[in-house]
Amino acid sequence: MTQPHEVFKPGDALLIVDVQNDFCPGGALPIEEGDRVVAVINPWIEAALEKGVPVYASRDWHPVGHVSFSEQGGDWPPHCVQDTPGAAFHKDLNLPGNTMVITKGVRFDQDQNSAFDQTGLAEEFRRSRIHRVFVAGLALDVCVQATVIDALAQGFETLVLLSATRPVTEEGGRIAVENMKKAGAVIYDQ
Ligand code: VGL
Ligand code: ZN
Repeated sequence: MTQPHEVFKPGDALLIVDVQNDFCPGGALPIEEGDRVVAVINPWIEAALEKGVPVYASRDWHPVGHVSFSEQGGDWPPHCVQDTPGAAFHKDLNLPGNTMVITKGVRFDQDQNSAFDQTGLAEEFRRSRIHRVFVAGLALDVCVQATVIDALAQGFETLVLLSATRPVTEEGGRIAVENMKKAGAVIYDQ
């Protein structure tokens, strides 16, 4: 097995998608084994720190009564409401102090599944001379997929750390992997 620190090189970034309490068992929108991604991601964070690779972490950060909530006709139970414990990053995720946090899902009129959707992240990557991004987190078939598809569309070489993700549904996960491959992602399966 290739070790994370052997993989990273200058121009890389690590992008951790929505590893928040509400997406873990016991949360408001629990993903089966969602918490298991933490132990897989931590060594990648450590390697990123060692290699000077920047770490980005997105968070779903919804206002009360967000359009994506079922009470408003949306697809999801209320989750990741701003400043609630459910919206906090998993406590065992070893995010460095200089992690760049991407806040999304704050719009009143629409959802933002992708960490690139109206956040300025593509511009930030270009400014920071990042051309290759490793993506991990939750959920594989929702926000990870949307983020990966956008990263590719923006011209970034994109690798998915598959064992550091979990899907909402197994079938959705399989379809997401196919979609991401078709779009040009490298599925990095340790
Ligand atoms: C997500 C459902 C609703 C995700 C966010 O982060 O994958 N899924 N909001
Ligand atoms: Zn959401």
